[in-house]
Amino acid sequence: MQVKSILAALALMLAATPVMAQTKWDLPAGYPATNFHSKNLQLFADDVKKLSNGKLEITVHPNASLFKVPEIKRAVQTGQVQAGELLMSNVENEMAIFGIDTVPFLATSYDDAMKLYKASKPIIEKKLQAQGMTLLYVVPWPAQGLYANKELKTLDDMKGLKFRSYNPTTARIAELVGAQPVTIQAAELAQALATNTVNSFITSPSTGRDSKVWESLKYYYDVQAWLPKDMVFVNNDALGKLDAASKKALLEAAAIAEKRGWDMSKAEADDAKAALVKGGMTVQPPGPELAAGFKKLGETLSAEWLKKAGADGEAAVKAYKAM
Ligand code: PCA
Repeated sequence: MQVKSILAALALMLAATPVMAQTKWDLPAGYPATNFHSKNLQLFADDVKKLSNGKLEITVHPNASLFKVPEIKRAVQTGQVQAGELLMSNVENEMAIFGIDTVPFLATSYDDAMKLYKASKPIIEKKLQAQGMTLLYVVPWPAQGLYANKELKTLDDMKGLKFRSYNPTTARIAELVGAQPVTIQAAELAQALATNTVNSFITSPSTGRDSKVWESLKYYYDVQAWLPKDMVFVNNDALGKLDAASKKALLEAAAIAEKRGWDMSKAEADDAKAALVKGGMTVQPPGPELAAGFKKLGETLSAEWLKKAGADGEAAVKAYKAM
């Protein structure tokens, strides 16, 4: 064979065999690239690439750069993106069971948060499947505390505060204590603090640190109200298009990310609290009156949630309590 025809044959072969068909996915996420959830997501994407021998490549878009947190579920559901990360309780109004982890004081330690996750996971997976999506992995935020620009001794002291909410429960708390609810995404929190749009909120020490909260607020009360979780999930059409090896790689990487994420969250809880102290904040447990006020608030919110969540909620709480 002549050199020319060998080359021609080679070119044909190369054109006919997709040597390594590569699939590229986008994954929008809501929190800064330096946040532990985002770091874990990037490690997850790295693992997927490695385990699939480069066949599946996921680009993580942190800090709400592609979609805002409340838009992420819809973006995945409608196939605008293949996968996403979302604070589960963000969609509580649509599916009450997704708010089980922000029922105050139901699960306030990592062990209990894991039990609550296990107890509610089958229902959550079923709800996602019914909408054409598959759950990949779930990681909690550290326990939530109360930030304010002034000393708070009782719930009454919260009246009139400009209270930032990130989900239905936090908005409802603002309402119940007579504060002014303002919905602000984590990505915009630093800006909202700088412009005095908000002067109080409930979130983790992590998000406080991400927003350099000490530049505006001085008080942190370690209420440990709940551990909300982020979920990473995928559109079933995109999942169905993967070859078996890539799908296996994805699920393997997800299992690794879930385990790593819970460990990162535990380490983060103390680390971020120390950062608040270093920033000059007063970090303390709530005083007895404030704690009692929150307990009562928690009872009201639990009753309201149970009513909303119906049989699914009742079954999950029952399973959790039996663990
Ligand atoms: N940080 C996120 C959700 C819960 C948390 O700890 C936020 O404040 O938006």
